[in-house]
Amino acid sequence: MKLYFAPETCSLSPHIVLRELGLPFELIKVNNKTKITATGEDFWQINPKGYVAALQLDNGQVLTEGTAIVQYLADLKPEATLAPLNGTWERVRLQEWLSFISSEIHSGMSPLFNRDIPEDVKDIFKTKLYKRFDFIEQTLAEHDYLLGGSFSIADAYLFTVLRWVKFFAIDLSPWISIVKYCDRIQRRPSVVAALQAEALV
Ligand SMILES: N[C@@H](CCC(=O)N[C@@H](CS)C(=O)NCC(=O)O)C(=O)O
Repeated sequence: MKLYFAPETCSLSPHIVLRELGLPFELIKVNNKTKITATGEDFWQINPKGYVAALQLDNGQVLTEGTAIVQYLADLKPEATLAPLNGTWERVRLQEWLSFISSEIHSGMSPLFNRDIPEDVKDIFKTKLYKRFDFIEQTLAEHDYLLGGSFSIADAYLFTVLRWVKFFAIDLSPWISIVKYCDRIQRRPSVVAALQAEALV
């Protein structure tokens, strides 16, 4: 398998999951500005959507959309319990979290990256984001991870997008459980290795 990634983007989530699962993979860096990969390929030909993450399977199929990629990966090795089994209520709860992270946090932060949006407008998006942090805080005050006692693919994704707050001078310290959660995840060997591989530490 090949994971097309760009450093400090949402592709860190499937990258962490690949390492958690111990699956063999090749990491291919994409220049998100030029859309040329480190191997000299035109990334548009690999993912016509033009964004990371993209996972190329050994049969040539390319899977996109982070929430689909991490579920595909987790299901390759169900014994690693990174996702509850398909068809269970717990799996639906996981999908609820993945959807929440994607639409409310990941997409919720997108306007903050946009240089054309004035700061006072960005503050409106930040206020909405803080409400979502309040909700996450309630869950993490009761459990170490989003689904309860053990790390799942939803945690890989949430950890990834929470790293972006540093770009917007958002201070997470009012959300004590979220800060502890990020510290806990940051120490996982898979995360340390992924960050090193992406040259982020
Ligand atoms: N819906 C996609 C969004 C992926 C996405 O936002 N990728 C960003 C990095 S986090 C990207 O590569 N943006 C570059 C671009 O759109 O040109 C997913 O959830 O996987």
